[in-house]
Amino acid sequence: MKELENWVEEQAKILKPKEIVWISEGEGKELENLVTQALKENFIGGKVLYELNQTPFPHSFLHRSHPEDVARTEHRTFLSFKDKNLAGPTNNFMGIQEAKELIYNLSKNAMEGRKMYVIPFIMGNPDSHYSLPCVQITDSIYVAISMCIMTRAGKVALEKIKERGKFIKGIHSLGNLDKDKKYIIHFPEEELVVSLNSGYGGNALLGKKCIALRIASYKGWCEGWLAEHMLIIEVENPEGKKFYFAAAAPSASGKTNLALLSPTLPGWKVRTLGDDIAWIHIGDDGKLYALNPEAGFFGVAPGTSSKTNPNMIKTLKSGKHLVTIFTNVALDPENLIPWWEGLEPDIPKPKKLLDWQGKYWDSSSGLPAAHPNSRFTVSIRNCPILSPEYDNPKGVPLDGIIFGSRRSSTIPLVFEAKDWQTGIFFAATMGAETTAAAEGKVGIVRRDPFSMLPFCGYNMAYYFKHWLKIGKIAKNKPKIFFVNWFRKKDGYFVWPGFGENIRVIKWMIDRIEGKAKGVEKEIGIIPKEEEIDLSGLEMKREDVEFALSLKRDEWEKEISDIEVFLKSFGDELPDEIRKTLHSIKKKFKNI
Ligand code: OXD
Ligand code: MN
Repeated sequence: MKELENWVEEQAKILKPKEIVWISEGEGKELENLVTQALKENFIGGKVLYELNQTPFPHSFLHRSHPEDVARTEHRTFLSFKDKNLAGPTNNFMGIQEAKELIYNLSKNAMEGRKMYVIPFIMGNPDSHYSLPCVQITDSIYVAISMCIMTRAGKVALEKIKERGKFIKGIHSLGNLDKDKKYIIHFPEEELVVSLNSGYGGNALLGKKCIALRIASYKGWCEGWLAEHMLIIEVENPEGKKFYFAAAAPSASGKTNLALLSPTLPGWKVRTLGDDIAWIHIGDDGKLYALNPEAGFFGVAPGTSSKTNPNMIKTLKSGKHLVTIFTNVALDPENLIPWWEGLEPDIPKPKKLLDWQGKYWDSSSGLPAAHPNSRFTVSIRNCPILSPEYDNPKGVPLDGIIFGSRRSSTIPLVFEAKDWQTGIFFAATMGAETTAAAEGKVGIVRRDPFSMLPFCGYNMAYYFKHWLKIGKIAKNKPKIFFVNWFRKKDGYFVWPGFGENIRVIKWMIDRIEGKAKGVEKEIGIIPKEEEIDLSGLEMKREDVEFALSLKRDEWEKEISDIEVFLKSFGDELPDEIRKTLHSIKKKFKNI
């Protein structure tokens, strides 16, 4: 396709790579050759990839990043529009001319001495009317290999680009990894992303956060659909009836665990469709349908074990499809086995351990051996509980949408919004404690609307309006639920979480089927204590009561924080949100 060739040539003239390599298969021999090369190629005092023990972890490799390039850099992530107002109060804005000049200056000769990989890829099933063909160029072989895992790459995408005559563009260069010259700049109107001087997944695998969320959410706003930071699951009850849920949660807050949940209640089955991103469209029947545009998992390693997520451990050990990369985990140097905090009891802590930077780990240092945001990149096809519906070009019809908070107080284990408008209000004002997935202090409560604060590609006030509008158009809408697995009592998590979360989902299904009444409280419908199935679980009734309780003083503070946050949107804030705030405030005053 001429437009693509011209664009690549144009970029090469600026970036000056020593060679241009087109990815045509993204698998098989081509991927093997890329890996062989990465095992030899130098990178910050070592190699790009190291081979791991192929017996427990077939087709698996280790990558160590630059030590200061280990998470998303939100303060260096920008939206560039003609009109500043389109970025809104929660995004960093850069004018188009300023951004283009900056990019040009930083890009000149940035790929000198390196190869430039051209990766055509498609987000979503190629046969889907909703999929989007894209092309990323990069000078990082680690990024090229990772893109082959995370997306459907190569000729399948190229064919679609030719057929549709257009593609979303991504330009990525490691440059010199200078942290002061790190920029991730999005041009939603032009469907272009430029990422310079970082090799970290969320900054550099452009199909993920940059395209499938930021560019796609803007596109969805213009075209009438939604791009969301959500997992998708299929839940089958003991009678064989299937239900579909999409669930949002902040980064590193259990989405991958919920996506691969292994239910503790007999007879229940959960199957995975995606762990991070959902594109939601209104189907011909008016229902909301969700699909996962990605083809792999880029999950947080620490805390993953056969206790917390047995299906993910099986996925990581499968090795059936493509290759698996572990980034910034620790390593048992004798057995070449990856290791991270929380992996016991699967793999007990080895006597000798190299930390995530490849140095001998001193257990008395008080520092973790694996980086808290260390990751695995693995094909979704290795997941033993992948739903066959993953390949459905239409997506799956949603019965419920779940919003998860990460809060040690205030937010109950679960509640259902009374209606769509109230659901949008709570989703828009959710707070979450920050995690290691982004640079900055961990554990601070910040408002993270729809878990999209770092990923919304346009003004969040317009995004709220868009959700409200979708609610007016859609028919048979999914119910909206809120969950918080992280509430603490006397310093301990009160709810056991992980596989036990099926008990909460069961209540949601009971609500969907009209079998559970719940109790109406100020914020919505909360389960009656006996409606949560606790069979086989040793949990004190008083702890369940605590998990479901609303504390007046905590909610007074919550509402005043919400008010401050909503003020930042000024007049752009939808009236429905203002009115819902007013009515909830009134309810709390009346008790
Ligand atoms: C991710 C994130 O990597 O949310 O999925 O940061
Ligand atoms: Mn995410």
